[in-house]
Amino acid sequence: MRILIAEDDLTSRVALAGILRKIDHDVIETVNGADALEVLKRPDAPALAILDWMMPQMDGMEVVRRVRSLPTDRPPYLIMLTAKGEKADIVAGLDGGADDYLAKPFDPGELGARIEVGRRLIEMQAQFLAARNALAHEATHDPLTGLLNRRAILDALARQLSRERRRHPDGLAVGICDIDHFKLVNDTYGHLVGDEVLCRFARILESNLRPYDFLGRFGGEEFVVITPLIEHLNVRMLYQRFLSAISDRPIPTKAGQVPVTISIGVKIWSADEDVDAMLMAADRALYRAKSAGRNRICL
Ligand code: GH3
Ligand code: MG
Ligand code: MG
Ligand code: MG
Ligand code: MG
Repeated sequence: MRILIAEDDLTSRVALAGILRKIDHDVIETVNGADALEVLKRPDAPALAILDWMMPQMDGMEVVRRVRSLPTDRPPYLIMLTAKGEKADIVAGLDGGADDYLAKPFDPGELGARIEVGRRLIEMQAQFLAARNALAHEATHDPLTGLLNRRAILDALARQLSRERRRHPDGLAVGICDIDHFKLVNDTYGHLVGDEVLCRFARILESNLRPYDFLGRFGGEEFVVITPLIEHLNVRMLYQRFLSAISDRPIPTKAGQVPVTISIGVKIWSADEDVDAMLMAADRALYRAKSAGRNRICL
């Protein structure tokens, strides 16, 4: 494990680092609290730190206090190591945010055991975070295409609309892209190839968007695009790019090239439309695009 130590006393630091390296830890040495804090602020900060209490510039407890106020979901495990061995000091250290406390002179075996406790907690925390992140991803993404799911794209639209209301007129448009006669794709090539087309299709739309646009699978073969910060005049151009990207060349699949076209209904935010009004207007435009012969955009 990578361990940060902060110790101003050279002899103690060398001894501590030596013990840790002997039990196979990777040691980052700092000589004062300020340097330790800088290391702990880095994105790749070690998960465990052993901090001397008494140090020049910034003492160990101050480091603990400052680290605890940093916004992170991976707080480091902090062990205070100091000559202050009174009960009141121990209480103050733990109250101040330290996870553990070891009085000097320490026993190397005890130090190793306490690091092991820390390692177990760090591992549990990492497992918990991974599970939480996986659940959050599952709750907001479509498993087939990996795009935002219906709920997430609706959330995104609600957020963008409230932003637009505050900072009008940045320009905001919503487009519904629906694959034309997709039932026929399934009927001709089978459902699995249909799935493959949906995935490829998602990647093509994605590659034609800007980093701050949103793309979600609304359901079936319907996709929703949210484009904030867009000039009215550019809206048609953007969706024209979609249309061409899809219809210019067939989609390659295991079963061969599958030609598809899409119809797009677009609504540009104008006054105070809410999520429902925006989607309803885009859907009406989509219906017009279908009725007018498909493979086209209606605004
Ligand atoms: P239109 O041009 O009017 O949109 O015709 P369409 O056939 O695309 O529209 P329709 O709504 O009649 O049919 C949509 C089809 O999309 C039917 C359904 O089986 C298919 N579909 C929906 N979800 C999936 C999916 O996850 N995978 C596959 N392969 N097909 C899907
Ligand atoms: Mg000291
Ligand atoms: Mg339909
Ligand atoms: Mg369709
Ligand atoms: Mg449809």
